[in-house]
Amino acid sequence: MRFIDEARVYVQAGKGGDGAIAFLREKYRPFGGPAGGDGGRGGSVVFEVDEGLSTLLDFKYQPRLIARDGEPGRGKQQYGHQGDDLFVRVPPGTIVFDESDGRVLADLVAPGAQAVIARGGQGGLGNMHFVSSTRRTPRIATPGARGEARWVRMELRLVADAGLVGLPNAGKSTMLAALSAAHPKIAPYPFTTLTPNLGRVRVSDDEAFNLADIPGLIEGAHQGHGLGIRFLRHLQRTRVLVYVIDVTADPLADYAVVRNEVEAFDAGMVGRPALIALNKVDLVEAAAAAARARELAEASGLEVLMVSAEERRGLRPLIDAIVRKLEGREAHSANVTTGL
Ligand SMILES: Nc1nc2c(ncn2[C@@H]2O[C@H](COP(=O)(O)OP(=O)(O)OP(=O)(O)O)[C@@H](O)[C@H]2O)c(=O)[nH]1
Ligand SMILES: [Mg+2]
Repeated sequence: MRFIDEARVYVQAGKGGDGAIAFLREKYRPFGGPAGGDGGRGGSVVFEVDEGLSTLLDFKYQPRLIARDGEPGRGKQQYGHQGDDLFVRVPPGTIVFDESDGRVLADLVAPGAQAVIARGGQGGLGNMHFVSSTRRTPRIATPGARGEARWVRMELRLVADAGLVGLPNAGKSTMLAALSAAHPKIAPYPFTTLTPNLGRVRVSDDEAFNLADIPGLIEGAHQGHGLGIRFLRHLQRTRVLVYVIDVTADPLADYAVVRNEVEAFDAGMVGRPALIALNKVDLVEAAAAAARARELAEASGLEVLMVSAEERRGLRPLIDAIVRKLEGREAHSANVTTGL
């Protein structure tokens, strides 16, 4: 399935039904009393989280979402039927913005959560409401109100606890595959990952967290280079960032590039708990790897874990360190864990 994480749709709620003008007709009373009922409320457009969805793809093909109008009131004091609400299923992590002013209309995360995105118009009042001692045969009723209508923009943000960021080819997807049951595409060239992947990392029998892997970032990503930084939004909700750095390249420079891009995208994100997974340590001498890890810990002020995603080494300490950050239990910063 194609992964689509942005969509623009037009939503229109139903108009309320008009109030009716009617009179009870009785044999010797041609105008036997006003009896026009109220119109029914128009249907609303309601977004609802469906856990089974993971993309906004459907909205590419169905960009107009229109709920039904309410029915007009009828004689004999009968109300018109309400227009049915239109329920629209969205994936968990969907944020809905009003396109005209950028206001957040809804932030839908929990399965089953609902939000009214366009409210149906009220039904009009029938003439039975307008009778008074001086006005026995009112010929007035009010029309139904229009339903709300607007263009909305939707953004999907993965609901992950922790996220992997790094340059292309650093081994992020290999790490997600090693830590979870996910099977992201892995290849020995940059820009292998084109859309985010999500996996569930088991910590113990009753503990787990969600981990996201996004396409690699390059210098200038925030100016639109590479795959751009739009995928970083998937890490905006994550509580812990894991910088994946290739030990065989230039760890200090690579970390600086990635951190700068994250900061350019959202300065708040670099203040969050983070750690560094110094990857591919199987490819260099142990002493050289340790020296680079120490340099990196000093320069970044972050905890650095030496790992080999490919050979699945150092993963347990990495999981434990992520869990400590998730739980707000800070390890000493700027230290190095080999755990190999
Ligand atoms: N030797 C070694 N190779 C690794 C390790 N981790 C990843 N690789 C290799 O590095 C290459 C890139 O790995 P990916 O997991 O696709 O890298 P990525 O960071 O997801 O790359 P993008 O999706 O392009 O951003 C693959 O050939 C992996 O097999 C490791 O710990 N040791
Ligand atoms: Mg990848």
